[in-house]
Amino acid sequence: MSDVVTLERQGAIAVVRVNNPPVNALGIAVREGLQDSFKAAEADPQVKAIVLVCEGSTFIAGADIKEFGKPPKSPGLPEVVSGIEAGSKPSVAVIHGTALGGGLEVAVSCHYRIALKSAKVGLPEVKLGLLPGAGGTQRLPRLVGVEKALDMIVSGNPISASEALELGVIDELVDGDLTAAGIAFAEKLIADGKGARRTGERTDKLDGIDNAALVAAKRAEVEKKTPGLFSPQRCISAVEASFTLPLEEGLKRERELFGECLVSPQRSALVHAFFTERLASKIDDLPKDTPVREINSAAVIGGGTMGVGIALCFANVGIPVKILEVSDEAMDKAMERCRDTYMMSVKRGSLTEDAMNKRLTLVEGVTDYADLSGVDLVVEAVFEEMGVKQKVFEALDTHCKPGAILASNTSSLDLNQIAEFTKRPQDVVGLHFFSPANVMRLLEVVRGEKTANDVLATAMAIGKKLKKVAVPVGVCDGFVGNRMVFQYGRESEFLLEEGATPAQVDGALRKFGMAMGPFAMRDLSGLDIGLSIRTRQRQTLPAEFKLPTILDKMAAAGMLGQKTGKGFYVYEKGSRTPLNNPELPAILEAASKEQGIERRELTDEYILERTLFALINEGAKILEEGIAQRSSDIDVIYINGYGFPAHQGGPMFYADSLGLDHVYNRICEFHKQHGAWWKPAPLLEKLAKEGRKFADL
Ligand code: 3H9
Repeated sequence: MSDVVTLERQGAIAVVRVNNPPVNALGIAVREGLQDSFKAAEADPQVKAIVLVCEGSTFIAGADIKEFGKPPKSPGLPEVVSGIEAGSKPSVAVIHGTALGGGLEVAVSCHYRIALKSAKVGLPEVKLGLLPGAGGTQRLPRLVGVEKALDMIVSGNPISASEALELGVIDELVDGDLTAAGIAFAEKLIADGKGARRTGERTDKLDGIDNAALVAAKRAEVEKKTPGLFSPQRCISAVEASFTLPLEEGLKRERELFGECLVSPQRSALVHAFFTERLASKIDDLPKDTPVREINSAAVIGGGTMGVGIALCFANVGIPVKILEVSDEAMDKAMERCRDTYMMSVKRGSLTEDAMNKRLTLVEGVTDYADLSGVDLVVEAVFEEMGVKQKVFEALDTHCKPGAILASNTSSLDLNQIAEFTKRPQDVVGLHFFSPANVMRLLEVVRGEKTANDVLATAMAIGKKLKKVAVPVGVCDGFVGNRMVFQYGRESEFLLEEGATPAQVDGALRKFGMAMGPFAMRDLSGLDIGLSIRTRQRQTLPAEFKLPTILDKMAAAGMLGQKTGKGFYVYEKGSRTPLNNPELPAILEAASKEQGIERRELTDEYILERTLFALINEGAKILEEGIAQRSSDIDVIYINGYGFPAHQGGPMFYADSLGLDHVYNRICEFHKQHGAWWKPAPLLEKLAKEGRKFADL
């Protein structure tokens, strides 16, 4: 039929085969091929049933996301799936890998579905700022009922084939050869005299249930959880149409709502986030055929919270890991910490006790560097001080086997200097995990001056294996993420001196979509970290770079954040809920007075500009220095490590969407008003004046 969709007949069964690597996405050629193949099979009198099967690692994983925003090409997917469903001969989708989005919509327009046990099915469109636009919101509720359909469509999370079987999305689980399984199922249908069974004609799962109440409850839940998101509420409206309108009108309503999502800025931001996360793993100047070292065992130096979190990342994916501590006592504590961390997951129900015990057998506590002589990769996670790192790396150099990768989890120290503590700087790389390391997805892979290509490639590969989003960065103070967040944190504090309250700043940023405001975040991580950086900076920075003094005043009053029960907010014993700190206003007023600032009302918009434009300006400097490869890598870091809202696309995408001339002009004004910190990045100035974007670089 075409290069990507073929049709062959095996006896009375027509086999339609999709082969469009890497994920069989429904680009125009696949849509045409499917439509032509199903029409031809329908017209062939020899054909009694049709089997749809895919080549490669997965069934159709959805519409071709690259086509969004481009002029639509006919036939559209809704037309294709309606044609499949309308067919008079029974059709069977054979699912392996993931049937996602448009892929599941194609499958549910077939009359029957069988799947491998390992398969997953879902409608993840909401994660791209969309809703299922080819009948998914009308057909899934008819298959599984409104409640489950709402859960799946609004969360976007896939379900396993076994659950799909229970729910009636799948008719049978199969194994072995996909085509053979499909043909066998189809032949049985023919033998049993079973014909077309159209999902769109069903109403049994919709009848006799208070669907309106389910919709109202979901609306309220979404309003509370994700108030700023555009597509979830539209997903709900589309599902609502499945029981308030006949199929054809419901499908029309779905198209309208899909169209609204398609043109929303959130959709383009989320699609940007999807593609750039994958792009970040590609290193432009690293030859494609760079070999990767085998990593079958690992070790972590330091069994504190960070070290344990890192060790568990390895154990989670089946890699045996040793934790080295200074004494038996410290080692026992580290092992206890491993168990405690896993126990939290067991209590939450996300890990079985059995799985926990299996993983714990992979973790071994040791106290002697000689025990690390056989490991393939070591990650140092000790105290952030160069002298301490020096001792560790000298010991690693002595004891580790040739070819072992020696990684540092430093968050700000000079990796090149650390590498020189060894006689093999080419084997040294930074693996900057984010706390809690076993939870946070981001991994900055720090490329030192002498890091060998295969070490870098291996570090990126191990990041993927650990299920992290690995992003390569260069060496500088704080790398990409922390270097930028410093600007953001400092400006937030200046805003307090100028008249804002922590709740106001946090509130404005949360409304923008940040997972957490800067002050709640500070309280969580403890004010002492910021304070020690400030102290260091006071000694090294030129006088024109003023620093806020609020942290010092708070520390003097014993307010160090959640750990002291008091920081920018106060916390009741055992609670993490931030409450107003009644002692703070006096501290803020004293700080304003000291700086000769008259406190004033600040708008949310101004708060966003002062904090987010500080991130953007530093991001531009980072790009210019080549510390990040591309602006989108910075976005990936911010979305995955700093709670930046994916629907805003990341700080650099956000800047592009505002227009760099606007951002640049505001930064120039801040420079005049607030001095040296705000010197515009030359790259930003250049792009703004040329009318270009970061994305154009
Ligand atoms: C939709 O269906 C709308 C409809 O309801 C209505 C239409 C009217 N398109 O993730 P990986 C690329 S919306 C184009 O690394 P994995 C990806 O960029 C869609 N390209 O592999 C990468 O390219 P590269 C709903 C796509 O094994 C390569 O494939 N569906 C698409 O870790 C490998 O990807 C989704 O949202 C696509 N749809 O994971 C599913 N998908 O090699 C989105 C992937 O050049 N996809 N690519 O970097 C996924 O969740 C994962 O890719 C998947 C495989 C689980 C399938």
